[in-house]
Amino acid sequence: MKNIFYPLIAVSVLPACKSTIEKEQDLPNVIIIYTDDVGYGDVGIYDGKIPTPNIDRLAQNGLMFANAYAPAATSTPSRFSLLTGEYAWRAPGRHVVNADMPALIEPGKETWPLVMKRAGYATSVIGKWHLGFGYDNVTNWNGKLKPGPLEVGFDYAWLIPSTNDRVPTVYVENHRVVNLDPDDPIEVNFREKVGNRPTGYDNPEMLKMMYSHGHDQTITNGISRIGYMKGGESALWRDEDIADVLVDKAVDFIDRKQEKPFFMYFAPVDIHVPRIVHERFQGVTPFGPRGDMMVQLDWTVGALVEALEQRELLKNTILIFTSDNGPVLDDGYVDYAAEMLGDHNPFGHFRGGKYSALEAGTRVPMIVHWPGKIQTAQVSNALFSHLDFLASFAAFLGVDYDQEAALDSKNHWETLVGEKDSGRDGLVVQAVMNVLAYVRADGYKYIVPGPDTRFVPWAMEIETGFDTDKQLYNIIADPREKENLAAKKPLILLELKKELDEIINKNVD
Ligand code: NG6
Ligand code: CA
Repeated sequence: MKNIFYPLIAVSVLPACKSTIEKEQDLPNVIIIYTDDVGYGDVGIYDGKIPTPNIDRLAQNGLMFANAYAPAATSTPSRFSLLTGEYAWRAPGRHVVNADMPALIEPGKETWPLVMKRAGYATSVIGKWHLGFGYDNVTNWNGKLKPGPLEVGFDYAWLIPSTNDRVPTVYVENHRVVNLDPDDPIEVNFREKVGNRPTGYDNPEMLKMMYSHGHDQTITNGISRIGYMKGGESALWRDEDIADVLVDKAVDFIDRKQEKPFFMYFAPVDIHVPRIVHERFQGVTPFGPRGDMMVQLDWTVGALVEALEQRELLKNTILIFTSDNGPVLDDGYVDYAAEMLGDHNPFGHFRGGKYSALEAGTRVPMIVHWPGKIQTAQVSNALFSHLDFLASFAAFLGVDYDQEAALDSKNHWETLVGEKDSGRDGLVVQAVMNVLAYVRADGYKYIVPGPDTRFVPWAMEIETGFDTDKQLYNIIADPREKENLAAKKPLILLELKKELDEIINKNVD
């Protein structure tokens, strides 16, 4: 019964129905802006107080989702699932990875960019990667970073290798570190110090921004990071310039690829720590660096829209704006995010946040903009998971895909473009430490019993939502997940548990 993908059949599908060229010219470009740590309530149109007029405009002229979920409450597993259509928790090791970890998506695996390529698209990833490189446990930053994005479906890559708070703080273009001097090779170590660069713990007086937890190792550009780094001086980025550089690279790619429809996975590091924005955005909001970075992100969105408009491409481009996980205030640097919050509420009407099994961990803003095709100012209440882009685009483009590999991706194309107000029946989200929760369209949510983190220092700082007992909530009636219904509604609990078990066991046959 399984629909297995046969590459030979798939490539012959398009030319059979229409000439490839003709067909490709009709196809819309696709850009997904996959932001970092932007909360449900961080966007103006989702009731945020930070001005985000450019993002809001996408929703005013498009479709805004109230019930869209990132697959996980941290970056790596969300990005893995977004690109592969498979829940990250199906195999070990797909948690937040350090920069020197091997490639998590193995070449040959089905991916969203491969689906797009099969339909004739030019594909690119610009921004945060965070999915590892190569086969070895220690990445050689001076050689070819392979396999990486180019081996799993992207034609072009301009990358922040992992996160903006981890070494190496250098850009990667395709297989190579950019501007690397071979006489000053890079060495990275996440266990012990390498090289002579000062560290945050030895030289806090050198810092632009003090660390609050972790983040006290090698200093580059006046900011101490996670990990130690030696060499690569000529390749170091300036955090203040990252937003501008990513926009430039995106526009360059658009200009190079106008003869084909393009797919761009655009992944800003905004608004992840360290929240060091360009000088022109410093202090523009009363909310401190976190607010300023949100304004910088809004500028980025505006700059991309303007670039498309100038090239008369906006009309024929599907723009998706969303986030890899929920919001966090103090994530390791003293930037007064909590102290300067004022009346802005990044968590929306939910509890939890980044890392958490509670709603704010994975319920994210999501906006889809497609002029002329999506009716304007729509709101969708459908349940939607980022896992579903792969199957939805495959269906829309009429190309086959490996349904066994992308087993968790479901075609919800009509939901995605606002032709239908219902979506998934249920979805799984993954909190930190692999704690799973199952959310159903009728509002019931089951959080699997988790580890006892009451006395774990980092967990005491955030609302993980973990409990050693079973938790059942009705997130429609009780979005703040206050009343545990597990004892009151044992049959519903059993039902959800059974459905989740079926999903978990799906790939074990
Ligand atoms: C954590 C870091 C956090 C952030 C996160 C990844 C510490 C104490 N915390 O380990 O600052 O980098 O990893 O964030 O080091 S994510 O959005 O990329 O998942
Ligand atoms: Ca993130």
